[in-house]
Amino acid sequence: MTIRFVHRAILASLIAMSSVAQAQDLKQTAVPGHNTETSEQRAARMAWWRDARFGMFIHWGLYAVPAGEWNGRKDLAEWFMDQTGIARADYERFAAQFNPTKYDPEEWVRIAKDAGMKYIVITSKHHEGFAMWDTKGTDYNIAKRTPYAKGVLKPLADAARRAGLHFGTYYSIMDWHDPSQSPAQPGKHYNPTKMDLARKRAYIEEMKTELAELIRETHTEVLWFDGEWMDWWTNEDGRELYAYLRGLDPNLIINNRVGNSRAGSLAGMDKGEGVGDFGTPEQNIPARGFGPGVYWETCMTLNDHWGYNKYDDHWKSPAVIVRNLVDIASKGGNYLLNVGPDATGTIPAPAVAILGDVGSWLKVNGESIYGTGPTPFAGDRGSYSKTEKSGDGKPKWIPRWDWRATSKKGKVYVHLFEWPGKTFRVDAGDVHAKSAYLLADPSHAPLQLAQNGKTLEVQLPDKPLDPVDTVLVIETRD
Ligand code: FHN
Repeated sequence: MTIRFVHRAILASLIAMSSVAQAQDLKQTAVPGHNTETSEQRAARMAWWRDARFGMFIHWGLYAVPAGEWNGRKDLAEWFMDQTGIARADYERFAAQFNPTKYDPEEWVRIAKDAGMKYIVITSKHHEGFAMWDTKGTDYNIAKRTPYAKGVLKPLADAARRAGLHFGTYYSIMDWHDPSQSPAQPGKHYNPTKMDLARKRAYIEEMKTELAELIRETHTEVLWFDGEWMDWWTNEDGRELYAYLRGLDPNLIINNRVGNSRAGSLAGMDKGEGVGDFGTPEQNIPARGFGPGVYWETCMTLNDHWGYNKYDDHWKSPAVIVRNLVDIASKGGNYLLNVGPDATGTIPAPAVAILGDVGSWLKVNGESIYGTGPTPFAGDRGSYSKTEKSGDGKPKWIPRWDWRATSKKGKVYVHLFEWPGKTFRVDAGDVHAKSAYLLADPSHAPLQLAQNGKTLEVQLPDKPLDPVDTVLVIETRD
C-alpha cells in the first residue's frame, strides 16, 4: 500500500491528538492466567528490544515476482492481489517463478548490522497467505511450491544470531489465500476478508501450528502481527493467542496487532484496552512520547512501498532517516525501517547505500541512541500555540525540527539538526549540568558551560561537526 509522505507536521499533529489516552491502556494488558508478570519483569523482558531502538523490517514474498507491475499498472507491491483482484489460482502461478538464487542471509545481516540496526523482523506470511518457510500449516509455502524448494527464515535467523542481532517474524492474520476467508468483493478486492465462522476455529489452530513452528524452528523473539482489522478478529481472539504464544515462550515480545484495538488506525496505538507489548505507529512519528512503561515502535518504508517495486525510487535520504531515528528515540520509541528485496533475493542497491550512510553516523554517535531514554527537556519537540487551536479546539501543537535530546544516567545528548550559532541555550528543567563536549570530537574537548538556575548555556564552535546531526553531550550531576 503506497503512502506518499504527507507533510510530516500535519500528520504528526493529527495523530498526536488521539494517541496519548490510548497509550495508557497498553500498560494493563491483562491476559487471564498468564499475566502474573510484574512491570519490573516486563521491563526486563522488553529490555533488549527497548535498548536496541533501531531494527530492519523486511517485506518479501511472491509479490516480488511481478515487481510492482501488472497490465500497465506500475504502483503495485505486497497488496498486488487486492489491488488487481486477481484470482487465487492465477496469483499462485508466481510461486513457480519464485527462485531467489541470489538470496544471501549473511549479506542481508551485514547490511542491517552495518546500518547500526540491532534486530530484524521479516514477513513469514503476509496477506497473500504464502509462507516463507516449510510449514505443516499450509502447503502454500516456499518449500512445496517454488523451484527454490526450501525455507528462507531459519538461515536468516541463524545468520542474525551469529552477528549478534535479534530476530523476529511478521505474521498476517488476514489471509487472502486461505479457504476459510473470502474476498470482500470477489474479483475486485480481497480486503477486508470475510470469515466463514464455521471454519474460524480451524484457521486459528492452523495459525497456532505455524506460529509454534516459527518459535520452535527460528526461535523468533518478536511476533509482529498485522492484518488484524477485520470484524471477525476480536481482542478476545488476540488475548487467547497472546497467552498461547507467551505460554510457548515467556520471553516472546508481541506487538499490539495481535488484538484488534487499533481500529486499523495508522496512529498505531490502542483505542481502549489493548493486547500486546508495544504500539505500532505506521509511516508516522508521534508528536510526543507516551510516558514511561509504554512501549512503541514506528515502522516506515525507505521509499513508498513495503514490498519490492522496481519503479519506486522515491528514497528517503540518510539525513531524514537519522533524524527520524533521533526524533523517535527522543520520544522513547523504536524505529523499524523497511527494505523490500526483489525476487532474486537482492536488497535494492539504493537502500543498501542509504543504510550504509546511516550506519556511518551511528558508528560515531551510537551511544546517543542505543540504551537511551527520552528527552529530559520540555521544549525540544515543540510547544502548544498560544493563539491557534487544532480541530478538537485544543491549543495547536507546533512541532520544531532544529534539535532533539535523548538521555542516559549522568548524560544528556542534545542532537543539533540546525547549528544554533555560538551559544546553545535551553531551559534545563531538572537537568543539573557539570560539563559538555561534542560526541564526534575524538578529544571530547570540554566546552564552556554556564547554568544559571534553569537556563543552561553552552558555548559552541563556529561550525557543526556533522550537518545532519551534531551531538552535544551534557554530563550531569544527576
Ligand atoms: O497492509 C499492511 C502493509 O502491507 C504493510 O505490511 C504494513 C506494515 O506495517 N502494514 C499493513 C498496513 O497497515
